[in-house]
Amino acid sequence: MDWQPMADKVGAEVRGVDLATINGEDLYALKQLVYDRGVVVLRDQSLSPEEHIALAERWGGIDINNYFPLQDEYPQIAIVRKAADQQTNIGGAWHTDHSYDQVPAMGSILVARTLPPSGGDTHFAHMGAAYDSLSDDLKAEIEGLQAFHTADHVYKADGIYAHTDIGKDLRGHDVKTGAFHPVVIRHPQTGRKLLYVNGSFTIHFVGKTREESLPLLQRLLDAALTADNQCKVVWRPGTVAIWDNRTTWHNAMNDYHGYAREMHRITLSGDALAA
Ligand SMILES: O=C(O)CCC(=O)C(=O)O
Ligand SMILES: [Fe+2]
Repeated sequence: MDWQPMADKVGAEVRGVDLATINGEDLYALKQLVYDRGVVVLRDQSLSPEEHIALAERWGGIDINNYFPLQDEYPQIAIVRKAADQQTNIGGAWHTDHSYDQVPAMGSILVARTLPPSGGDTHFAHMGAAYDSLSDDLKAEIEGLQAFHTADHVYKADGIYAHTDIGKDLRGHDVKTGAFHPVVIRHPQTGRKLLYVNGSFTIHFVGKTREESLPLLQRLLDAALTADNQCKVVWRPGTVAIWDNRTTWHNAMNDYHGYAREMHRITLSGDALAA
């Protein structure tokens, strides 16, 4: 597969692949690249909704997100939209998707549909490189530790998004989530050690209260972003990005006020996680 790194430790831009037809060995190679580099960008694609769904099914199956609005005709496709007159965006802080599920989604296939004239990039950070960069003391401190994750505080009727101007667009206010995962996981396919906590959904370590957990959690969240484990996806018409939620965090920039941005997301099913 012909690809260029987006940054030294994270991301790959792939050329010469048509996502509408990719299959067999090429699809296998693309998957390995996503698992390893965390995010893969493909340009000049023209995926119809049907082709988007078919690709996700060939990949290994679809999870329906509980919260995002869904396309009427294609409920497998979630809509990540900010209208020109809205202020808040979806995913505008460093996070990984679906860590609040006990079998978290593997990742997403995000297709650009409407883009602002500039801005609206999505940043990614590699959690394998993040783990590698931790001090030996910190690695020893988190060895064997588990954490509790939930999304309830984000999406409930009086949660974080409810207080914003996109609250009315979201669903699932009554959904209850909760999951326990090791703080350091092994990637289910590559076996690489990855730091698996995030600032949006990780609440506390097992055996400790939220208050007791916060100092160590904050140290990990700070350490997870290093000078050299990040890259950014600059969207163009026809750009598709596929990312791995285990390997990376992401953060959608909210720097295009006054313009609409709409992305179509299919969430890919994942695996149970282990240390
Ligand atoms: O809009 C984006 O670029 C990504 C938003 C996000 O966090 C997501 O779709 O999971
Ligand atoms: Fe996200």
